[in-house]
Amino acid sequence: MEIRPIPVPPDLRRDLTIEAVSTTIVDVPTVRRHKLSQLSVTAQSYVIVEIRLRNGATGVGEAATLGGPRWSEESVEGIKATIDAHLSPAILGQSAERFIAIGTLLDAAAKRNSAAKGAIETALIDAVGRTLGLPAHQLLGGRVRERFPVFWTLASGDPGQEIEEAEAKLSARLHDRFKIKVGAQPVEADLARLTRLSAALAGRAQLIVDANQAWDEPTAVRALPALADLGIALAEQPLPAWNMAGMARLKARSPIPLMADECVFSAHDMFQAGALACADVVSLKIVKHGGLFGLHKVAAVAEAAGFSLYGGCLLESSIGAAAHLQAFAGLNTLAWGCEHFGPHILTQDLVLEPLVIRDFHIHLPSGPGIGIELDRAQLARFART
Ligand code: MUC
Ligand code: MG
Repeated sequence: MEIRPIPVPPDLRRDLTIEAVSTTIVDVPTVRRHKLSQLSVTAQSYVIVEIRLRNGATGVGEAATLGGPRWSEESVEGIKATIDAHLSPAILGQSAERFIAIGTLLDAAAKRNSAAKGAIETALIDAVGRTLGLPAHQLLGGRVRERFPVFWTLASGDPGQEIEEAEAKLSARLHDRFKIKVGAQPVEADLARLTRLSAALAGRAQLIVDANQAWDEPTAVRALPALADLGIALAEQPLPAWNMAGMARLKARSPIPLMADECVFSAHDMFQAGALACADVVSLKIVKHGGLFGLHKVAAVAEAAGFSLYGGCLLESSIGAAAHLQAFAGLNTLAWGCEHFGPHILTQDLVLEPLVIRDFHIHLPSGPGIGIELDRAQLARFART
């Protein structure tokens, strides 16, 4: 007997069509001034992206910036305008789980704008994960780890305050690795500051520095041996992002490893960084790589070039931090741990249950999607009017 296929009615629960995209700018005060070489912030600004599917599931993503368009070229105002006018129209009506095809549509609709695209992809992965009842890492290849050693950043510029802050983090067993922001003052003043910090914390904590592009090559040549003498384990982005050749010359003579941050956004940047051997480690961030899949792609190129991996941040709330953890969970290696301390630099998180930091590790949340629940009351409270 012939078996005739019976038309199956569309399963609405599984209808992943993208129906609506919304964007909200929020400004959340920080617990203290956070000072980098070229900017300082007392509030963190994000664009929160929410995407609703036809099945009713809603996903959330976050685009972080630092000091307006001064850490990179994207600002929250620009991100919101680009999503509303260009990126959202390009994906409405698409099926949300076609992550790679949607990435191509986003790239065709706008050049670069990696933070904006990263927030959209995060929201799509969250919405699809919620629909299927699966955590995001299961959509990305599964998890290799569930907890991550986590740095705190010392960035007030006042060594007395910084030692006190580090002691509090150590005694609460939150952080035993500290990244110190340098480059806002002459290098001699930073070395005096680091001498105090290293004397106070040596043997109990790992210390690294981030100059955020502040030095020129002769300054970095002077600074790196002094950093090694102080027991600093790594120096991040000592030179301007454009100067990969200078970073390669520095790396060839540096007594400590160098980390690439602002010089590696795309997989092509990473390929060039590898070809030039301009660093030993790369800092991975959704805002730079345009999403979780882009982060994995850059990580793959980095591994192929012999770079070690570091889980970077841009002071994300638990929303953005959770998205990063979902991506970091599936990496083959993550030798340097991560720095998702962002939720604790805010006076108020944006989720109902903040991510857990315990015993010097941050933990992968277990829920579906990126694993957090947006706190709508806090979103409304900090939304820019
Ligand atoms: C950066 O350049 O790494 C990450 C931590 C922090 O304090 O600043 C950011 C950005
Ligand atoms: Mg950096």
